[in-house]
Amino acid sequence: MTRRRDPKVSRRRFLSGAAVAGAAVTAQGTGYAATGAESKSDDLPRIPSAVRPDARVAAAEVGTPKEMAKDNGAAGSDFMVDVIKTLDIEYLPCNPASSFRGIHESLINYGGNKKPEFLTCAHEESAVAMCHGYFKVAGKPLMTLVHGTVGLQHAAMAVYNAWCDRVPVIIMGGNDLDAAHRPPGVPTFHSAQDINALVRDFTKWDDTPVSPQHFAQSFVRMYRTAMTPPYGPVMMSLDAGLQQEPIRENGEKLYIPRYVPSSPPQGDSGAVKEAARLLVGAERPVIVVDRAARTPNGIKLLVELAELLQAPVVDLGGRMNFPRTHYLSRPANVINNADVIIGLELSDFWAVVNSYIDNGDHGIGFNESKIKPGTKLISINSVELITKSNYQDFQRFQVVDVQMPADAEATLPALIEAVKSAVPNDRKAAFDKRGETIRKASAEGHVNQRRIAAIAWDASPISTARLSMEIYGAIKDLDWSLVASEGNVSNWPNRLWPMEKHYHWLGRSGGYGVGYGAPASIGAALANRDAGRFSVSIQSDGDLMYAPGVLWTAARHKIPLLAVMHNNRGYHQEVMHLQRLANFRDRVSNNGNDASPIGTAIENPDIEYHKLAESMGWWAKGPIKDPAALGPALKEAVAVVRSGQPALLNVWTQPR
Ligand SMILES: Cc1ncc(C[n+]2csc(CCOP(=O)(O)OP(=O)(O)O)c2C)c(N)n1
Ligand SMILES: [Mg+2]
Repeated sequence: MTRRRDPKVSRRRFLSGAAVAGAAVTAQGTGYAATGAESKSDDLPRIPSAVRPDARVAAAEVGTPKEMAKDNGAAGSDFMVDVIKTLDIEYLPCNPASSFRGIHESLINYGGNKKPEFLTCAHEESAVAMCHGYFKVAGKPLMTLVHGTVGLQHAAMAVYNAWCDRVPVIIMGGNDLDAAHRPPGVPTFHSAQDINALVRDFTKWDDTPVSPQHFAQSFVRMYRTAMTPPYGPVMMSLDAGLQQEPIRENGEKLYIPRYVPSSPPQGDSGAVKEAARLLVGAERPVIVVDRAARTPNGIKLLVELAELLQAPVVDLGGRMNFPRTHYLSRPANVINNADVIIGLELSDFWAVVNSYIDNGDHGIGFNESKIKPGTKLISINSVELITKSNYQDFQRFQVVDVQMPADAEATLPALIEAVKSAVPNDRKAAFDKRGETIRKASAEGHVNQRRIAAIAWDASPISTARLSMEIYGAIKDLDWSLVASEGNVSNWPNRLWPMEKHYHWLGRSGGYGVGYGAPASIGAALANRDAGRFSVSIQSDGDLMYAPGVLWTAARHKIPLLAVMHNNRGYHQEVMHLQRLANFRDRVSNNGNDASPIGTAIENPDIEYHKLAESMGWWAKGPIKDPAALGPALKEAVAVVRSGQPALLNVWTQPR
């Protein structure tokens, strides 16, 4: 039998230790009695909150400190700041660390904390995801600094999301390479021979400069590499010694290379012509887009191509590619009848033309083609230019008939011209007729969506359709931007909101690494703040709990955002996975007294997200369970956000 430990006994043992310490201090004339404090529970003396310094410490505290060594020359990191300033980077979301104290000190004291401005973050993953969200609104990259090994380990998932989402982020990791001179202990734990290796498989380029001039070249190169489509994150290991050492004149004058943006890779002219020939000759062409509109101009070009062909456009939503209000914007099932499909920057062409059913007959998924045999496939996809081996973001292999490893937006003007010259005059009437049929189907589709959205309108917890439409009702007269919609709200905003502008919808995380939503929405809200727009996010509970400290960053740096929670009290996606598998195995799922299978509920205790947000400087309200209370709460919250403060509504919702 094991003996139960009596907590009182161990407490007494602890206090007897304290008594010894207390006695020792009392002998010197201070201690418990001298503090005037009273013992609350025991007669035993309490451990004093501070012990009197010994003579040596006291002398050190009052004496004149020895002159500290001074740098005798311009710091290497001052020059680094000069380099960074040529690239017009607005912000630096960052969690501080000694491995980059050299450049940190230069940025704030030499660089004046402007371009970039330091934004204090509570987690490196939040910092990178803020850069990620910011870029999708502003079209300009941000940079971050991370602490050698540990900071980069924290940042890694967000770097992976940015990689999969083709977003440039400039990451520098402080690292003390000089094993013979770096301090032992902590700094050595935080250094590695090659920190970049950690993210090499999901960054476009990395380097480790060994001189100030090398830094200047590498920084401009990394910026240019990140900003050449397909975009992607880049990494630099920044030696601590190199930051701190003064610049030594050795006869060579330091210079900063000029940044000249690269032009994006465009599709081969022969392939463009062939694509145009197939599209013009098709009876039922379909355009499928994912990350096609890299810039607002991409949306205009897609409208032009679609209208020329009178072809439906299926927007998979990696970006805001095509106005949802346009009659040619159609759901994915139009693919089934296509005879020619052109895919523009698709992250997964295979899944566009095939369906995959989880738990098929044998417990593994089974596949079915969605398209008719003989359907011609055309692909323009710049990601083909940066395929790496290890991570499988290139997805399943799909055979296509015309394959252009090129940037879709950059290729669209040539494709539009090729289509214009390939359309014979006698085909134009047929195109118009096709357009009319699609226009009718589109109008019917909208009515149908609204009918489905009305189902369970008054349910409590609140339906995701009602959540989405109440939000829209509260912001529709503003210049709004939906900065993130994390978790699954059955895609209602995309089904019903009249999205048209590039900032109306920003796509998702890319790598589906959960924890992206909260920080990316704050990064995007920062870009919208500077552009004078109103930011709103649909914030799921699971996503927020990965690193909620980013809420503080928003309040600290005055980033207005309306975060409306889709609080379904669970990791609902995983609820469904477990339920489906239990069904397949013909077992009753073990719920452990919660509403969903063990390990997937976020309830008991229910998290009071409104209090969490309030504690970090947000205006917040909740939990809102009654659908009738949502509209008035949104009205209040919108007013708060318009005054410049972030606001969160903790709304209890249906699972999806
Ligand atoms: C970093 C990470 N961990 C775990 C997962 C697995 N996962 C996918 S969806 C999901 C649930 C997310 O919960 P929430 O954000 O509340 O969305 P919901 O499914 O409830 O709508 C999880 C845990 C993941 N994708 N990424
Ligand atoms: Mg959830």
